[in-house]
Amino acid sequence: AGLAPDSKAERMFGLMDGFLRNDPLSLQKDILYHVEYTVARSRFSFDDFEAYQALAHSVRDRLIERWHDTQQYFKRKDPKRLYFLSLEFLMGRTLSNSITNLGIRNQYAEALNQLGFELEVVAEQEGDAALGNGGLARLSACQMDSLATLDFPAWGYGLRYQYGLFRQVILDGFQHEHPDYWLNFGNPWEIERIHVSYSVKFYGTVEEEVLNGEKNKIWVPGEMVEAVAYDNPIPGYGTRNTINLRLWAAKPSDQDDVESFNTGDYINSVINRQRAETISNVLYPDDRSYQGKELRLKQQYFFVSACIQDIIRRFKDTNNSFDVFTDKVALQLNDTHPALAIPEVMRVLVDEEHLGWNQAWGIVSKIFFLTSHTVQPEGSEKIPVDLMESLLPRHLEIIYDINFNFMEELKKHIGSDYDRLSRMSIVEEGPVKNIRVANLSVVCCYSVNGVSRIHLELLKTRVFKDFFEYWPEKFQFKTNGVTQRRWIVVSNPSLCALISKWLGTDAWIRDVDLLMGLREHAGNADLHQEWQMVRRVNKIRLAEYIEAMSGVKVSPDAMFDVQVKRIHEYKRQLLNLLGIIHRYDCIKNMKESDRRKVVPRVCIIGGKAAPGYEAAKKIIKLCHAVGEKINNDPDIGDLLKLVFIPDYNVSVAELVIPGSDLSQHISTAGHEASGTSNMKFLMNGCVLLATSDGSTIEIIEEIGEENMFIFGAKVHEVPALRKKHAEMKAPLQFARVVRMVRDGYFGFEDYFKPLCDAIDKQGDFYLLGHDFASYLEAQAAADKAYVDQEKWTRMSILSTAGSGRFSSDRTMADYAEKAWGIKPCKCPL
Ligand code: 7GP
Repeated sequence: AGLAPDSKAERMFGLMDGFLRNDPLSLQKDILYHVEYTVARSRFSFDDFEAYQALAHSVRDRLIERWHDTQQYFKRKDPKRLYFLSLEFLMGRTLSNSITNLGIRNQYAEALNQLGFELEVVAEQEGDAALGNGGLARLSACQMDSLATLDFPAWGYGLRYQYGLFRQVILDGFQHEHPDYWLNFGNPWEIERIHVSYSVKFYGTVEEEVLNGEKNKIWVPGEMVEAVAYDNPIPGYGTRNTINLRLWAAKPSDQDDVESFNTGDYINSVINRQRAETISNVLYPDDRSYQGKELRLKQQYFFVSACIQDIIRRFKDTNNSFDVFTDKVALQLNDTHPALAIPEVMRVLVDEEHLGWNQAWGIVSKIFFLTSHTVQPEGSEKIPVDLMESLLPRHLEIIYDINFNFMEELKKHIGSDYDRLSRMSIVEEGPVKNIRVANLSVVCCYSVNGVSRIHLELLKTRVFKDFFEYWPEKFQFKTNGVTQRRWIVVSNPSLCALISKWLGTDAWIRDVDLLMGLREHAGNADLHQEWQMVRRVNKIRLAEYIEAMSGVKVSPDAMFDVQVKRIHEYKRQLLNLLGIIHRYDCIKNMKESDRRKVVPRVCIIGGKAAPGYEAAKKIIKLCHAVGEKINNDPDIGDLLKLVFIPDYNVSVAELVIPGSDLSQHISTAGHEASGTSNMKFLMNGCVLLATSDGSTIEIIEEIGEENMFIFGAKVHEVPALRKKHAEMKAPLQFARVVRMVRDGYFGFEDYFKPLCDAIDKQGDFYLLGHDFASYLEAQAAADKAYVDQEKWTRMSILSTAGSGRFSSDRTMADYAEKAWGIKPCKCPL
């Protein structure tokens, strides 16, 4: 496959002894080969970590083989390609996922076994690749898996940060951030491409030259940095297709700063050059805003400049006119972070390829697709014009020109409504002039996508109201999805086997709508028994982990009630904590006879707070303070436990999600753009306790409100409730639990005071008080359902059965058809 059938190629193929073999004996030989020659340890003595390294290298060989074939095939077919640009990818671990997708998991397990190792133990040696913050970043990873599996000719592009998302360390209940130097132990999954490298320019001036009688701009940079490619193969499931995730790392440029070397200060010149590497050094750990940071802007431009050079080079390899560019290239912007790609393509086409402005704009306005991932107003990025002018002077001119044309066009349609014109302008006037990155993106992208149906409504009526009224057809939504390969097949193998057994096929792993077939067995007693067994084993595994991490012993008989996600005020971990305090308070005041009716609970919370986000950090501390009190209260015993799982990440999620009974998605309505962990819990048969927000609204339609616990204000009620708040009195039980925190029942009253003030003195923006009563009702309903194990198991099965619509396979097929205009390109086996 992939090789031209000439005699030289055949000889080469023969010399290599054909393709790599995947029988257990060949795999053993390969592993030992890598122990000896790659890891350079003795095959007579190597430990679990060395076994992991050798194993990873043998898998890598197989990935490379398929990667080559796929890329060769794409090149030959030259279809329209999708380039997925994202500054964040939360890939987690690679080993298990790869061997599952390659279909050689069992062979590897057997091979390892014969060498005296256990696959599960060896796989645990791998660290997470955490090059992202939260939902947006994990979504990118799920989507890559789907793009590969559906055979789409797609590439992902990202940054190879040396430091991924910080490690969360908890000391005395407080979050501390430790650097994640994830490359310390090497990274067998990437392929360094020293020959794929581009110069990226910064600073300097814009000059004019006359070319064929026309004026042409040239950007004379003040600094240059090299972008070097690192390729990460992404294998599809049940296909030979293996696509690429290309990550860029910054290296000093040879061409840069030759002069300073001539001044004789050799040591300082070397040190200065080395600074170039800081550009891709560290991931910004805040998922709220990145306002006005020079390094952040440098990262963004570094990223898009490398991507665009690479994409245009590949285009020119097979095409000789830009007339067909829009037939060959689609660029997906994962939120506005990579939006500088827009003026960058304009610059390359006009200044370097010498296309006329109108021709270039005709191309640019057709190739970009934006997905927005937030409804938070502070999420929209602004670049101070001063900063832009010094760092990217030519791009600023181009943005001004785009804006000028847009404003002229707009005036023709809306006349002299200057307020509206100034709201829609890409340039924000004021004491500090800013570029509004969101406006730039909306003006230039062919379509703007929301991540759930309600999110699109909010984009239309709030975030981009003016734009929607002007360009209604530009706005669409494609509800997010997650990959069932990682979230069921890899992380919950026993549930996977059970599903396949009852459906009579494992075809659902590629065709996830088939999960609906479980509905007809939802009342079957045999399935119930097997289902409960699988869930219990996962709970035991989670209980062991909890004890190891926190020292708290929890019983798998209790209901495991989980909220894991980034800590945000709008996600309302505080509502959860206040509910737990209420539960504790109730149990303490109960008669013995009533206590016997209490459903034992283990409340589990996990998530990271952005390092500068004070309120979120206080919530983490409150969780520990409350947990400390409850868990050590002999009066409570197993009736209630509260544990915080530190350093929540993808691999922790793979353990936590399959072991949960109930999972909470309780954002104030209108704040969660979509939510994606709700989908992962659903796939694993966890019952949701949730507000009608983001994608949960669509989940309710799919599996029915009777199979979930839904509570709280609805999206359209929230604005009025906020206005009315002053006249409303919070329910008594709510006032009581807030008082307990305020009065120091859990200690640290000064530290927690701002959390209480936000609720009872500053208007309770997130409506905890309003939603509290219905939250408690939903919790009580969950208790009641849990006691009836038959009812609960049915709800659990129906959750999994209804999760098919929330696969990223569906989302990617949707984008391919309705936005990007790409078609599958399946590499022959
Ligand atoms: C998240 C949204 O908060 C979440 O609702 C959504 O499910 C997810 O993206 C995927 O679409 N947003 C981010 O993670 C983020 O960093 C800033 O947003 C732009």
